[in-house]
Amino acid sequence: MLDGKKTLFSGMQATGNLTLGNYLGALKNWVTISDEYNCFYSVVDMHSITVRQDPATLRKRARTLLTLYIAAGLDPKRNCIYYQSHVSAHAELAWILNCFTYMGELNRMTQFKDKAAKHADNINAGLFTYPVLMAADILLYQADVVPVGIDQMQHLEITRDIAQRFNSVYGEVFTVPEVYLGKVGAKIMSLQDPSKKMSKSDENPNGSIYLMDDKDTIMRKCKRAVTDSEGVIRYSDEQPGLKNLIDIYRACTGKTADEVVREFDGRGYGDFKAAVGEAVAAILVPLQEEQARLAADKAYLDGIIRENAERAGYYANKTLRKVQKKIGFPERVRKA
Ligand code: ATP
Ligand code: LTN
Repeated sequence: MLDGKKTLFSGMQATGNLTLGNYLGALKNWVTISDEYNCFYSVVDMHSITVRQDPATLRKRARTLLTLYIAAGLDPKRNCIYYQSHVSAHAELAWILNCFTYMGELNRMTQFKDKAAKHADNINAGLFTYPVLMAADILLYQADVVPVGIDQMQHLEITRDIAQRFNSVYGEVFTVPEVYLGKVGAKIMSLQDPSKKMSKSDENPNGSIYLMDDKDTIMRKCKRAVTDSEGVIRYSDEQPGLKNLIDIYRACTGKTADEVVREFDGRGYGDFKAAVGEAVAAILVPLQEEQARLAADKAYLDGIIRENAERAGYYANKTLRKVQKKIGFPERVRKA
């Protein structure tokens, strides 16, 4: 606990172009709760290299993502916004935690199975131990809460197991974190296949609305979204495409599902899809403008990046030193 507030940690990978799913499932919730906690929001670029990345693209996307955190409303003076690769304690703690994690546990991770199937030519050890680096991220800052989408629950569970295992041997070293799931937007599905989550790495660009899509593209993608032939606007599992659009609309407007169903009672899917497009654009267009404004101010951003990496490093190293001492690494000898 810092300054009487609990600590929050979360991160996003700088791979692919961010989608509306990332925004509604993660970023938007981060902003809503950021006042209540001491927050660490990392651009987890070390996780990104578990799949091959073009260096220039990775660098550019990492910076865009960091800028988007700020554009979305996270104040970088009050929230620690930084690149994971700038704080070497992440890698150091991950190594230690690797020695407290079982192969059997990692073998059960569905994200690993999915990514291994998708990148069959590059099933590297980093992809396998991805959850351990994620545990290190969270435990380094003694985070009490971790806001993530539902797809990351399994990684949160393993983080808790690792923390508890470590604590049971060495005493209360780590805070055991709780997951924080946003109520609306926890899982936004693909517009083209509502059984799959909307994902940055989807090959079909029409399944996802990207945060950088212009209004025309947003409207077009919403219009083309897969629905059904029932023709009645209801919020039901039997109409998954429509349900997903209602979820998107709710998340963008703050309305309840009942209110949405009433609003569109007796109207066609075409009308509703256009309204969804408008609601999404009303959120994304101002976000894009703010992102562009910030990106143009290089000196300001560089200052934020430097200061926040230092701040993150301070807290991370405090935990790391404690862990190193507990496990019996020789103490550092200070100059007399
Ligand atoms: P990839 O497809 O490359 O695995 P992703 O789009 O799933 O990426 P992540 O970087 O894994 O994105 O996720 C960043 C954050 O966004 C996480 O907290 C995750 O739970 C959330 N998130 C991702 N996709 C969705 C979605 N469709 N709906 C709600 N939240 C999501
Ligand atoms: N695995 C997460 C990104 C991530 C993360 C974290 C989220 C890496 N480290 C720590 C929360 C806390 C993802 O793919 N969304």
